[in-house]
Parts: sequence; structure tokens; C-alpha cells
Amino acid sequence: MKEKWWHDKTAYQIYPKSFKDGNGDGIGDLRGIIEKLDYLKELGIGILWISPVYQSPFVDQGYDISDYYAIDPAFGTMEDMDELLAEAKKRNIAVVMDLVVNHCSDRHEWFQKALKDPFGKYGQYFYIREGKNGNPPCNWRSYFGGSVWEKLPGYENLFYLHMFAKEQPDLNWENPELRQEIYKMIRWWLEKGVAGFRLDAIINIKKDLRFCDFPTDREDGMCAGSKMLEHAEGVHEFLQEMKEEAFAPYHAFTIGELFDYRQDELERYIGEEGCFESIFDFSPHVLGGCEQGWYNRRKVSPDEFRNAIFDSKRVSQDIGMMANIIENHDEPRGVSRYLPEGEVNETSKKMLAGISLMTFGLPFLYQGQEIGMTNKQFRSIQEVDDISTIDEYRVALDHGLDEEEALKAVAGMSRDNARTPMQWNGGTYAGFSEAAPWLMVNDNYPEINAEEQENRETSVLSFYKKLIALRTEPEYTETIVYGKQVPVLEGLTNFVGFYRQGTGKTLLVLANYQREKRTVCVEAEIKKVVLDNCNTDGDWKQITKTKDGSQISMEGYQFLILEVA
Ligand code: TEU
Ligand code: CA
Repeated sequence: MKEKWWHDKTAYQIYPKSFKDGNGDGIGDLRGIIEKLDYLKELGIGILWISPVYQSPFVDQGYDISDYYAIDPAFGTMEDMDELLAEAKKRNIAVVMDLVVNHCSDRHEWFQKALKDPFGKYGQYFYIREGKNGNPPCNWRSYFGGSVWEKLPGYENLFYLHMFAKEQPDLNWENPELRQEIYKMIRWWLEKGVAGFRLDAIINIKKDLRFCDFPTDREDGMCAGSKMLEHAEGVHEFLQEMKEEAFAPYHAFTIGELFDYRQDELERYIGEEGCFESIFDFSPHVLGGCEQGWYNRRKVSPDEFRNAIFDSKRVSQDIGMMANIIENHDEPRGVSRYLPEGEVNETSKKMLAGISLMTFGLPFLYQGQEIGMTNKQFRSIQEVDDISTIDEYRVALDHGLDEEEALKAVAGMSRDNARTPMQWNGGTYAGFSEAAPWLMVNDNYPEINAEEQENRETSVLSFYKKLIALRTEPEYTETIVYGKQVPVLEGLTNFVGFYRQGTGKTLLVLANYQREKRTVCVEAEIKKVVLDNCNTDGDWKQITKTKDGSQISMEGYQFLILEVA
């Protein structure tokens, strides 16, 4: 694999509204991020992805952009942004912005002009189509519920397309003029000094232009809009053009958010000539999903979690480097999701951290993950802000669940789980703000907060720091960054084990993914305990040499990184 500057980094996602409030209005902002750069530096972060801070009416928390060239006043000013870039640079932290170009906001000037004159220049910036006698052109359901088609105000039979909310009209990528507008905007930000972009919902930019019906998959008579992706040909042409015209001249770092891509096309995304540098590995996150909606999701078992990661690495590690996450702003907290209920504690959280950071790929943390933040307790649907959760709640009710059941059904998946304010300390509003935050702080902030963990050697935060530091430690960096991942003891239940085989050194990673102790045997001689979440670092009593290798007795949820002789 050709070496890239970002390969040995650890990345961190900031959800700006909930990270740190700098001016006491209850909303996180750019000044808040600047304040916390030293915290991130100390954690070992080298790449920072900031979710959208552009001007927005916040129908979808900033993923509905009304001006790509402006910072929303809730977050600060362009001067704050410049200062953030400069301060990050001083600390050798690369800043990655969110690029949301599948759609914009209905308040964007382009859409406002399209509304006035659907047949004019700006009408061509969107997908405006005739319906069927006043009904939508086809039966696709948007990601946030309801038809993807919304009537154009003032017209009986004209509709515009929105894959997400109706306030997020899709941009017409078939129009070369629109594409040039987007590339111009990308170059403008790169000129400013951002290192690159995370590309939002990017696979959706290519549509199946037949706009025809697909078989219905729910009682509502519609089918998931994403179904069209199976028939949309040619997304790579757009992506390659964008790379050549916008990213390549600046050597920008690009990471794609894509679901529903075709596995055999991975090379075209992250291979040597691929259109992105990296993409997120969502393989564990899509497990348990189903067509009916969140209310019908299954809990994922440790073995399924492991198999998903292993399968994904088997396919990808010779092609490129994907980014590993356990959570983000769209997903529940990883520790609440992937650890069994009642067994979420500091030891098991560290184990999950270890698996994620030692797996081949670029480690990506989401704010609060490093202190082991958990899902929120929802007492009523009124506490929910997220557009997606509210839709799924409705779907559950329509299916016949009562209010209590429906709340319970969506609570586990709600995007608000990860969007509660960052827990900085045990003081008022968890030290996030002096004013009541826009979304309630998780009740557990007195126990789970950064300040309490910062100087405690045994904390989740300290463990993350060690894991992150290991990635650039001269002795191990080549093995951890490039070493081939080879599964071991794959037949065991509730267990994750793999080798990372570097050119000069091999590490063995073992995770006992259960409460019960167990003893395992491997065909390797152990030279050293590199990291252990059970605070028995360097304790050799656990490991005994056998005729053909080693026998290792492990505590429940123990996680070990061992150096192989
Ligand atoms: O997400 C794209 C996406 O596919 C998700 O919307 C996912 O289906 C959804 O979160 C499940 O609830 C991106 C952003 O990450 C997300 O926050 C935005 O809402 C979305 O695009 C629209 O911009
Ligand atoms: Ca603020």
C-alpha cells in the first residue's frame, strides 16, 4: 500500500452543536472547539472532522445548507473559522469539513430561484418532474419518511425530489453547471486551508433517472428510496470528475459516507486510483436492520459484530484503508449498542475501544466515545429533537405499537443518543454550557465526564490515550498501521482474536467478549504484554508456555495486545 500522510493518524468527529458552548447560549460553537483543541491534542488526535457549521435553518441539524460560503451565526463567524484553522494547524491537527452536496436547504438561493421559475436556469439545479395526475412521479420513500416527491407550490402536477426531508431538495448532478458550482465551492474551502472533506450521503448523487416504481416494501405502498441505487449507473464518473477538478489539485483528504455501495466496486472508491482516500466501514452498523423500520431491529451479538468486521477487512485490506467507527452522530453510542445490557462498564468499554483501534484501518472517534458516553434515557417523545427518530416513532405507532412501546423501540436507535452535550465535568450542564443546552445532558454526567477521567490512570480516557499513542509509537507503528489482519480462534463464541502481522513484528489482539472467564490457546510464543485493560500489565502469570504455543487465561471482557516472539 502506498503510504499516505493520514495513515498513522487517529481521527475525531465533532458534532459542533453539542461539543462545547463558547458564548453561553446553550449551543456548541466554533469558539468552544478552539477552547478544546489542547484536549484533542493531548488525546492524540491528528484529524478533526467537524459536522456542518454552514448557514442552515437546522431542519436536519445543519445537513440542510442554505449558504455553503457562510458560517451559521449559531456557530460563530468566518473569523472564528479562520482562527480555528490556524490554531489547529499549530497543533498539527488537520481539519476536515462536512461536504453536503447531494442536497441543499430549501432556503438556499438556488432553490428559492427554482421555485420562482421552475423552467428556468435554477429549475435545472434540481430534479423537477411531472407527476401522475397530481400524484408523485414514483413510489420512492424518503430516508426520513413520506414520499421523496413534494409538490412545487403553485403547481398542480409538478414535483421536486428530496431523498431526505422535504426541506432538503436534491441537487441535479446531471447538470454540468451545478457540478461546476460545487467544485468551485470545494476549491474555495481548500484554498482557505481545510485539509479535506467527509462526503455526506454521497452515493445518492446518482439517480435512476427512469424514476419508476419498485415493489412496495411497507404497508404505505412505497419502497425505500435507496432501492434506486441498485439501478443508478455512473456515480463514478461524477466522483472522478469531482476528484480531478476539486480534490486532487489540493491533495485533499476525502472520506466518503456511503451505504448501499456494491462490494465489487470497492477498488473504485478507495483503491490506488479510487475517487476517495477512505470510506467509513459501516459493516457492523447495518446489522440487525430491516425494511420495516427501527421498531423491528434486532440486537447484534458479539459474534455478528466480529464477523462483520472480519469479513469487511478480508475484502478491503489489500485495496485500501477504511475508517473504523463504533458510533457517530447518526448512530447510537457504541458501548450501549455492542455491549450486552447490564455489562457496560469501564472494562468492557475499554475492550470495545481496543478492538476498534487495533482493527486494520483509520481509527475514527466520535466526541464522548473516549470517555465512554452512553445512550440517553428517553422519558417521552417530547425529549426527542431528531427528525429521523420522530419519523420512526410514527412508523412504529402506525404499525400498532402503543406510545410506550414505540418510544422504547426507537430509543435504542435514536440519533439523539449521540447528540447529547459532551460531558466535560460534573458541574452544571456537565460543563458544556452555562445556559440550558439545546438538547438535555445525559443524566449520568456526574459519573461519566472528562475531568474525572483525565488524571485517573484506570479511566476509559486514559486507555484511549494509550491506544492512540501506540499507533505512532516507533516500535509498533508499522505493525498497527499496515500489518495484515489475520483472524485467530474464529470458531469461539463471544470472542475476538486476530494477529496484526507487520514486516518485522507481529501483535496478537485478544478480546474475551463476555462476563465469564475463559482460557484460550494460540500457536504463538508471547514475548510481551503491550496493553491490558485489566490493569495487570506485565503480569506473566496469566500466560503459560505450552508445547506448541501459549495458554492464556482471560478475565471477563479482558482485552490484550501481546507481542509475539
Ligand atoms: O446520513 C446519510 C444516511 O444515510 C443517514 O441519513 C441514515 O440513513 C440515517 O441517519 C438513519 O437515521 C447523512 C448524515 O450523516 C445525516 O446526519 C444526515 O441527516 C443525512 O446525511 C442527510 O444529510
Ligand atoms: Ca454558543
